[in-house]
Parts: sequence; structure tokens; C-alpha cells
Amino acid sequence: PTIFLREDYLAPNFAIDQVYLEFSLNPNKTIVKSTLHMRRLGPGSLVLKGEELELISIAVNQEDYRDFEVNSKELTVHHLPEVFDLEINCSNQPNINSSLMGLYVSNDNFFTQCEAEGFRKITYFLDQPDVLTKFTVKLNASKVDYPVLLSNGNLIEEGELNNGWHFAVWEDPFPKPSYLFALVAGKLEVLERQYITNSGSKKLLQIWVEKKDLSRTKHAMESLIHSIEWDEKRFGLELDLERFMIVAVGDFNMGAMENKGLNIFNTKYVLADQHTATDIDFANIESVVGHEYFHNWTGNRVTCRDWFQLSLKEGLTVFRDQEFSADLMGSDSGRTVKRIEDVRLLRQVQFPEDAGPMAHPIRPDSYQEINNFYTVTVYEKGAEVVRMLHTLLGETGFMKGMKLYFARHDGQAVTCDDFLACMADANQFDAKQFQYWYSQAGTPQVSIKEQYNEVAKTYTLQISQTCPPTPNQSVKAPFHIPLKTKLLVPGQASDEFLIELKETEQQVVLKNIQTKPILSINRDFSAPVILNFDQPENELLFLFDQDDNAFNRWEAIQKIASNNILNNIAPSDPLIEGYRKLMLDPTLDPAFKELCFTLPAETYLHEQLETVDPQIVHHAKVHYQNVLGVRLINEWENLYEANLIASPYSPNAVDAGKRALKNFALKMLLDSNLAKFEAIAFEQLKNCDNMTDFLAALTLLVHYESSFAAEALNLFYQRHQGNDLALDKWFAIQASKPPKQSGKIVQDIRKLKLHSDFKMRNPNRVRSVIHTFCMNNPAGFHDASGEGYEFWYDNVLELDGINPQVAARLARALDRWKKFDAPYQAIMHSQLEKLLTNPLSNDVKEVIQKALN
Ligand code: B3K
Ligand code: ZN
Repeated sequence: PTIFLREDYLAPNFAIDQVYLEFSLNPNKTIVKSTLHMRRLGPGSLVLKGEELELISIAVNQEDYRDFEVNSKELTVHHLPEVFDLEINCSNQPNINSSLMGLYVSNDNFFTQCEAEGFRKITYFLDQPDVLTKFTVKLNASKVDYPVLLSNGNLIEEGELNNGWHFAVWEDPFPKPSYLFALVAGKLEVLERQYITNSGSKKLLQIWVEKKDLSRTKHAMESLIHSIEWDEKRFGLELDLERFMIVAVGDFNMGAMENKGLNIFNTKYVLADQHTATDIDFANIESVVGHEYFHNWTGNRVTCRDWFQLSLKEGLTVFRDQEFSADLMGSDSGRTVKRIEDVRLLRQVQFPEDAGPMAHPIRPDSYQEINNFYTVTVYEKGAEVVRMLHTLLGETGFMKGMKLYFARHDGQAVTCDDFLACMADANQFDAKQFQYWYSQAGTPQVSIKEQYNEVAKTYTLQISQTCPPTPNQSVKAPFHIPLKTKLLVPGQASDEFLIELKETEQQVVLKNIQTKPILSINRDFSAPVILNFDQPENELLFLFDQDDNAFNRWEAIQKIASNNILNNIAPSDPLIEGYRKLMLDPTLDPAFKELCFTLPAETYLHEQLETVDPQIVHHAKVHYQNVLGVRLINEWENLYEANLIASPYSPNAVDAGKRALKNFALKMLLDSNLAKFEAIAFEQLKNCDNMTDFLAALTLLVHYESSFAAEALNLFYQRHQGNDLALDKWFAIQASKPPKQSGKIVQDIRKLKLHSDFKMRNPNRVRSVIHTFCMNNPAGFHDASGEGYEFWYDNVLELDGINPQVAARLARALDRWKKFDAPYQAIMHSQLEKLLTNPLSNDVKEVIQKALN
């Protein structure tokens, strides 16, 4: 396979100052006429990328041109002058495009997805992010079939053509790379709002969806308005276009895409109302709408020089969307809740990635398939790296760095080093050591030893760091690690301080400490590291009860819970009392309480072990949870009652938190006594007015195998038939059901695939069944029979023939095979090897080869 290296970067030898694209949209064969105004920058032939295209003709300066070669990947044009117009006619076939990259058809409408390398499936182009071009786009299509014609920028002309066709011309005033190009054509309806920016200019905001979905677009529009306001207020950044459009599509490979002025979204992140979307859906929509909008500056105005720099825009934009959501929570405790959710995701998914065969630095050095590098490392760890800069420089220093970043690089395609240089130069910050966060993979391990000297009244911390080897990086330089720290002494006030760990071993001596303090370190998870510190349970319980950093309260209880689960220890009496006190504390946010009770994910628990028997971990967790249910049963009953909401449904953070806690209480009730409490769940399901409560009850009835399960599932199905997003939930509940006995589960999942509503070509539906089972149902997937792995094999192979990106994501479910006990490992290994005997996409091949390495 071809391996692309970061160090091989070459600047393009031609510039494209302007492009004029004309599309004749036809699902079977779309013709694209492209006129490029080009300028030579260096010697050599012009090599344009192009895939799955049929070349019709080429002209240079309006003359037919023959001095070229073309193959299935490239068009090479020889002997070109200094300045010229290159005209290329080609065609593609949207109807048979199931990869959902380039131009494709979904529910009879046209959509595009170009990031990272989809534009080359539309026409031959310098399809790399450092080629910025001004686009003018003319769309021609049948007026009855495609009444709405959209592309980036401003609509400058529209009109009628012969034979019932019509056209629209769009012009984007901002030069952009081809990955930000988009077009949409079809039968769509719009929700519109006006927006006046801080500086007084009037903007048009539009959300385009299918007619049946129009009533479910209000929340997305509010989220968009909040995003625009927030970016003005917190970052001083205004919307730069006259019009900003969001379009929803039901077939989409990921969440959404930030095409300039024309964001294209998975319907899952646009459509919501109380009957079909959960509180979590509402929050996700807000965060994804924010994320894509924030890309307009961090990604679009300043873009990436090459795809190795992806975290330049993604890490920074995730940091921005995390801060946006945190600010919108409206309280300190809301901020903590958001931080806990982000850290949970990081530890559940990114830490395993960083410890596995696909580990890579947030700025990778090589790849076989760039689509495989849209990872939690590039995104979430990338955001943590930006967050550490924010911690080290403070809000003011960080904003100075951002200001310099836009002053220096607006309109350019730049590198992670350029970003870090702005942060450093604006603050006289020495970033020499910090840059290892960009170049080295793996999660650093920080070990702490404490010593209190009664006589000298000194408290000494011995802190050391190591980072395990990762593919192609056996030895690591020490990282620059910011640790927010506080020493807690019962009854005494003290200040938080920042330890900057830079050495492999570092000693911190604190004087005048009158009694042995309790250490609260890495507060707010100020660094994305694994902390090795043997803090006794009584100290952890003290932190859980008393720490003024709410994140570390949560952290303390999580640590206790995972210690107990991994060692199969039943909760001690003081621990039960600690939990009870938490439940009864009227000053605490219900959302925070719920997160304290939510046990660490099994994937996270696996990482704490040398080798894993997933069934043992699963049952230890189930058992621990059951003890919490049984021993606190009265409190759970009370919490359920106390958090019922009388007012009409609103997805706001306070109500959502109450619902989360109430539904957690319901789970504990069913967990401790199904026969006694299942009727409460069924009542909730029948009487509630919102999807959150309905889905929570249904999930419990199904997962606990209640006698009401079948009826409840049927009720859901009847109510939501024809609503794809709701049906995705219906499938996912069944695919995530933990098995009650081993052996039968995979059969049930295979049966789900035979349901008439299952569609192998729709990524959302596939993810709701196949990915959910393989990645979100550890006890089922890791069935001792190995049938789960066989199911994985069959589906990776089947999907790879349809959509390599979706298949490659699923392929990663066996990433950590070496971590499991021998019997599991052996079957996983044979399935991986078997897969490799088939012809595979580049995407899947890279994942499997690396796993087997
Ligand atoms: N930039 C897109 C992701 C594109 C993924 C291409 N395989 C969405 C986002 O991060 O906002
Ligand atoms: Zn992004």
C-alpha cells in the first residue's frame, strides 16, 4: 500500500486563482464542466486528482488539448504555460455512489461530501487543502425533481431553461480549499431567521430539510443563533457571509460537515422535538451545530496546510464547542457536568486508542487512508492539548494567542506549529517542550508519592512521568504537564496552585503545612494523563465528600468504584454512607449526582487490567451496581419520586439533569427488584410526554427482560413507524441488550438485521445495530462462543463492499484484541487474519494490518 508521510509535504506547483463549475445534475450521469484559471508556481507537469470519473474532454485556453495522460487516480497534463485556462469535461454516477463521498443521491436528492478527498470524485482537481480557490458554481437540473439548488456563498442568478430544467448560480467570495465545496439539489423546505451581528450587518440563516421534518428544526435554529452570539462574545468572531445555510440529510457518514456557508448535517444532529428526541439529542444538536459554525473561523478562514495538520482545526474547534456547551449550561455545576462528560468520552474511547495498534500523535506522521484519522485522538485529545494551553496561558493569554493567529494567518493554510507559535509569541511562552504533545502518541502516566514530615512541617510530592511505547515510537521525551493542585486539610482554607511537571522526576516541597493534607491533584482533569497514586479509600471518600473542585469529587468516587469492581470488593459501609449522603444532599445538581452513580465504562475498566476477561469485568460491574441498588433501595424510591417534573417538557440542563437522575433511580429499582418495580417503568412509558422518559423506561424493560418488554417495544414501533431517527433508537436498544445467558445473543442480532426496516446502505441504521452491538454491548459481543467476532467478520466484509468508511470504523472493534485473555484472543486473531485474505478497501486494510502487526 502507499503510505503518506508528513515529512514528504510538497507545496503545489500550480495555483488555481478561480474555478467556474457547471453541473448538469442527473442521478445516473452528472456532467461537470470545470474551468480553472491557473498560474504556474514551479516546474513540471500538472497532476490533478480524479477518481471514479469519466473524462470527456480537455481544452487549454479554449483549444482542444491532447498532451495528457489519465488513469484511475490522476490526470497529468504536460507542457502547460505560465498562465492559462484549463477546461475539463467529465462525468460521474451519483446513483451508484454508496460510499457517500463526492456527489451522491439520498432519498432522491443530491448531496456532496468532500472532506477529506471527495472532491476528486466530482471533477479532476488539485484536491489538497493548501490550494485555495474562488468558486463560482452553476447548477442545472430538472425543476420538478430538484426545485431547490444550493451551493456555497451567495446566490447571484437563477432562471429557467428548456425542457423543464432550471438553473442557479452561486458565488463564494472567500477563496477556499476543495474540501469545503458543497452542493445540494432537491425537494427541500426551509426555516429562516434574520440575524444582526454585533457590528450591525444583516444575515440570513436557513435550515433546509424535507417537508415532513420542517416542524422539528426549531432547536437547531436556536442552537445556531446561540453559536453565532457566543462566537461574537467569547472569541470576538463574526459571521462573514450574508447567508448561512444548514441542510439535513438522512444518509451521511458522520455527524456534520462545515462546508463554507453551506453546512451539511446528518439529520440526527438537526431534527428534534420532545416526542422523538432525547435530552441528549438536544444537547448533541447544540454542540454539533456550534462545532460546525465555529469551523467558519477555525478551519475555513484559517485552514490546514495538509491532512497531517487536521487537529489544527479539529482539536481547536472541539475545544471551542466544549466551551460553548459549558458556557450555555449556565452554572458552575453545569460546567463541571459538561467537563465530566467530555472526560468520560476521552477515557472510554481515546485512552484505548492511544494504547492500541492505531495509536498516533494528534498530528500523525503517516497514514495509508486519511479517513481513518478522523479519530478521538485528533479531535478529543487535540482539544485537551488546546485546553492545556488555555490552562497554562490563562483566558487572557490564550485570547492574545488567538488574536495573533488570525492576524497572521487569516486566509491561509497552515500547520500546528504555526498555531503553537502564535500562542508562544503572544505570551513569551516557551513551547519547546509543549510541542511533544503534538509529536508523541500514547497517554502519559504520572506517578505520585507523597511524604509528610511531622517535625519539619513539610509536605513533599515526588512526581514522575513515563509514556508507554506506541507504534514507531519506542522512546518518549518528557511532556510539559500542567497539574492543577490543592492540599486539603479538614477545617482549613487553602489555595489552588499549578504544578508544571516537565522533568521525568520532579520534587515539589511545600512548607508550613501543619497537618497531613489530603491531595487533590489534576483538578478539572487539567492534563489528559493516567494518574498512579495509591490514595486510601478514606481519603478518596473525604475528597468525594468535601473537595471544592466538583470534578475531583466525581473523580474520587469513580476511582473507588473502579477499584472495587476490578477487585470484586463489595462497597464498604462508609462508602454506602457516602453514596447515601450524596443522594440526600439538596444543594447538589441532580445531573452531577447521576454522573457520580454512573459506573466507569467497561472499555475503561479493561484498560486498567493487564489482560481482560470481559465476562468477569461485566459481571463484577453488574454485581457492584446491584449492591448499590439493594442497599439504597429506599433512597432510590425517594429520588425517583422527588425528581418527577410537573412542568411541560423543556430540554434545559436543569430539567434534563432531573430526568437523568430519576431514570437512573428507576434503573436501580428494576435492578434490585424487577417484579416489584417493572410496572412503574411501564406506567412511565405509557404516560410520559417526551422521548427521554419513554426511551429510558423502554430500555430498562427490554434490558431487564421485563414481562412488559415486548408490548413496550411494539408500542414504540407503532408510534414511530416511518421516522428513521426514532427507529434507530428502537434498533439500538435491542442491539445493546446485555445477554442474560451466553450463546443466544448473536442470533438475536442477526435477526434484527432481517427486519424490514433494516437498511445496510444507511449508516445511521447500520450504526444503530451493528456498531452498537460490536462496540457498545461488551458482554454480548465478547460472548465466550466467539460468535460475536464471527458476526463482526461477516459485517465488516459486507459493509466494505458498500461503504469503506463505515466498515473501517467497525473494523476497529477488534483493535485491542491483544488485551484479552487467551481464549478470546485466539478467536479474534483468527477472524482478523481471515479478513485479510479478502480483497479489502484501503480503509479497512490499514486497520486490520495495523491490528495484526
Ligand atoms: N470536518 C468534518 C469531518 C469530515 C470527516 C471526513 N471523513 C466534520 C467536523 O469535524 O466538523
Ligand atoms: Zn470538526
